[in-house]
Amino acid sequence: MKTAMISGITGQDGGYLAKFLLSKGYKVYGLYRRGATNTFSKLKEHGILDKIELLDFELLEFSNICRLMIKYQPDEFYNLAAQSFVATSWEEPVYTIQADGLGVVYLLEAIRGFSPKTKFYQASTSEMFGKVQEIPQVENTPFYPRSPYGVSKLMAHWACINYSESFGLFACPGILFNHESPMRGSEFVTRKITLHFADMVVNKTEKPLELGNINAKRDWGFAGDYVEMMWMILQHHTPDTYIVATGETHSIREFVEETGKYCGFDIQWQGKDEKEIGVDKKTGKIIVKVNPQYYRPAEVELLIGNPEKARKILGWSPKVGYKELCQMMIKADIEKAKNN
Ligand code: NAP
Ligand code: G4F
Repeated sequence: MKTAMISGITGQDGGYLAKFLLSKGYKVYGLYRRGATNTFSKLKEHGILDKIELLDFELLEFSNICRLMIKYQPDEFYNLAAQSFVATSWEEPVYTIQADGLGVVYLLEAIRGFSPKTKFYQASTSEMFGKVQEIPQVENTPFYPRSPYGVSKLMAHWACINYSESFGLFACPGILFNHESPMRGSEFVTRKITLHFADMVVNKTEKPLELGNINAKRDWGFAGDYVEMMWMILQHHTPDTYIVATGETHSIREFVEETGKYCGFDIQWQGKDEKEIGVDKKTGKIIVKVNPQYYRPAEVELLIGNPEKARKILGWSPKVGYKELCQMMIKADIEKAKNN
């Protein structure tokens, strides 16, 4: 039986990846950090909590990481743990750079020292392209990160490539573009929108949804498709870097319109910039309001990846399209709101 360790097991991708690896017959070790209120709610929702062996893990505790590698020597390690919210990275830049950058060097050092046969996947990010230098972005598009998060992930990305070239480790960064699901954290914009709209539909909440820059564009895919690609990257005969994306981009404004439509809203935009509002044509009610509080110190305006290399070499392509994703998320949140 192959063994896999997944750090960040309590997050969105951790649950999807664990479920996928269990279906492939893996023994899965789920690494989590102790908290006062651990609920493992996503693992419970996936119905897999009792099928995973949970182990204590902290990205910044090198001794803990070394002990894990010495004791378990997993066949594969998927590093999904990170301070992953871009906005928070300006509030906590030192911590973000330590955890998301240095933490990955700790992992690579422990693998190099105690378990050099372990194959390592690093969750790299399209945030590294930031102020994009090329459209669409491919594997060798120059990087230009725009946040402490992007900077820290770029350090981790190059550390992976360097440990692979220097010490022969099988360490692969997969550059993930935004991917969403009904398990997405509530602070990320897609889930913030679907949770709020579901509340409006089910509980008749009248408070408008407040958003920042609604003109930013993202290449949004489905998390379930992207975790499969993480696994495929580690099954290839040589370590390499891949873009994981859909090749389509949509603005936050479009995501609001598409999910709003599902809720029966016909949103018409009025005003400009900070004064912009989205009004439901049928009822005249304000559904969305721009609030500059959610603007970022430096914005990533446009992301769109070209997944051609993944398709050609690994045979991967995303199964869930943009509209299907919008529907999946809003439908799931309406159901959850009803059941609460
Ligand atoms: P997520 O839902 O925010 O999950 C992050 C996970 O990391 C959580 O399990 C969290 O544990 C854990 N974690 C955070 N800091 C830690 C620390 N110091 N030590 C140990 N564990 C820690 O993120 P996700 O959406 O699943 O994303 C998975 C990975 O892909 C992340 O590395 C993210 O940066 C990267 N990525 C994501 C996307 C995307 O669109 N989702 C795109 C590109 C790259 P707690 O539950 O205890 O907080
Ligand atoms: O949903 P977001 O917070 O995701 P962001 O910043 O793109 O980061 C996500 O994707 C990255 C991959 O590119 C990951 F590496 C990262 O870990 C994370 O998963 O914001 C998306 C866009 C931004 O342009 C933001 O300014 O939405 C804009 N936005 C507008 N109003 C908002 C809001 N974002 C949030 N979170 N909340 C708002 O109210």
